[in-house]
Amino acid sequence: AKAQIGVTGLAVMGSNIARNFARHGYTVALHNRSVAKTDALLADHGDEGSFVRTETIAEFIDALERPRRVLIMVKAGDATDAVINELADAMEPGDIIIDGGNSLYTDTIRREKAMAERNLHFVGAGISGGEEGALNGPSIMPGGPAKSYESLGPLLESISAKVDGTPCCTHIGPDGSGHFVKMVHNGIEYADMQLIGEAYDLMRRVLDLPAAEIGEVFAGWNTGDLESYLVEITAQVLAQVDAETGKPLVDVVVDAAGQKGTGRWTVKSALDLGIPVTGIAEAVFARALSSSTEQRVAARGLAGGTPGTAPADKATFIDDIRAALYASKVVAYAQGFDQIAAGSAEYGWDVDPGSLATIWRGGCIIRAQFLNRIREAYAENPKLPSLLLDPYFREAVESGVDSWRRVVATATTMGVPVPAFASSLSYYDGLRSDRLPAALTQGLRDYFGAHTYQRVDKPGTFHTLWSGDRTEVEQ
Ligand code: NBP
Repeated sequence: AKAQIGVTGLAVMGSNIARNFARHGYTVALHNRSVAKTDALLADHGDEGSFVRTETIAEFIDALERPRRVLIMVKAGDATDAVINELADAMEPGDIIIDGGNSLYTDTIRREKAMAERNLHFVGAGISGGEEGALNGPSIMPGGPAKSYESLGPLLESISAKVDGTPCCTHIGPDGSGHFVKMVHNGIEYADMQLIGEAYDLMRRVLDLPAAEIGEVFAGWNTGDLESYLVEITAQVLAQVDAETGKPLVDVVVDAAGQKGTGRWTVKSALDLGIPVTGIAEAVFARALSSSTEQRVAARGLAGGTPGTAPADKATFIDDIRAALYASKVVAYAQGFDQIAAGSAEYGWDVDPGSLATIWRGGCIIRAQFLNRIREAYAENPKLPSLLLDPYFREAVESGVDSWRRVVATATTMGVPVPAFASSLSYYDGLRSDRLPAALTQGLRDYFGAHTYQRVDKPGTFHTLWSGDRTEVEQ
């Protein structure tokens, strides 16, 4: 019998997804550039289901039932292009190529167009959940032609995570939409992790709590509104003790955060779309600052001024931090969903934010209770201007805003950096302000560049000779 699905690229992600398909009863054709990986997979896990071993692309394509469905799980970038072209040459009209790697959405738009010209379906699918998700159920965000989802959707849905019986997989929209939302998902993941880091740092440096105790605080938070995969694993990371030194393992790890690029992509795209994603941007910059080792070493002696005093009541301050974390998290998600709405409008994707929240509830790194609330918010009002205006989130943030201010104020007087907490609060204050200093910015722009301005009291476009003596135009 022919295979229902083929997977090419059998490193960690590809082999785990191939096994996931096989465990769900599908016959899976296997291919990898170097045959060694294919054979290793068959040797270690060949008994988990029905696999077809292939060596060449021709054998691989021949092993598949039609329309052929091939999932590519190779390194994003040039390798993906090379594999797509090789497959396309061997495939026939109506066949489906799925790119499950972390491709940049603009590459996906380009590739989809090229494949459509060859009458092939091209599906850029964001896959989240890391190795574990790939094997046991990821969150899958497939874009591409709606027609391809008819034959592909049932397979992807069956291997995806399920929450309350609902698959964490849905058709997102045309061409690059799946990879775009996966990119923003990763950006939100950056913001989530930065906020968790700031909450930890405050407990460490303001309250002087040991790592293990902070781990217990996170474990406690994981039973409430903040219940999420990242908060859960934070508790576990903080509980680890280094076998060699007996110290908390987190204290032995070098404090320079790495990044593979999807956070940076999210911020670049947000800049192009004109959407303030301050939480995500601060998270990307905070990682960059942490990795600026030379500068940090040189700057270590810079004076911090007279430090403020730590709050006397630790329990109350911990609760303030919890509220600040929650409010800042709402802002980060509100901004991420704004970016998705803007991207969707720019590219004509018609992405449904509610169904996105639904498929992010399980399988992916940002999975959280919270996503249920977002789903409900968009079910209530699909045209919500900002998540912050949904009644539930509005109440959550409004009731935490005093705590949020106390946390940012305390951190500031004590010299503890909280870029994401502080910028999220400033964003919130900016959004709710009656008047912003942008009026002055307009005045300045009109002064030096005759960029004109509008008035609050009548229609029209105005220009003023602000200096009164025309020096601004005659110099
Ligand atoms: P890698 O990103 O490390 O890629 C390794 C695979 O790419 C191997 O199968 C390798 O074949 C193949 N490959 C390369 Br490299 N260049 C090739 C070429 N020119 N032609 C054909 N094959 C080539 O694997 P991964 O970590 O499993 O990730 C796969 C994809 O999934 C990536 O796009 C990644 O960004 C994405 N992703 C990863 C995670 C994660 O947690 N790791 C999560 C979500 C998404 P070889 O064996 O012959 O060298």
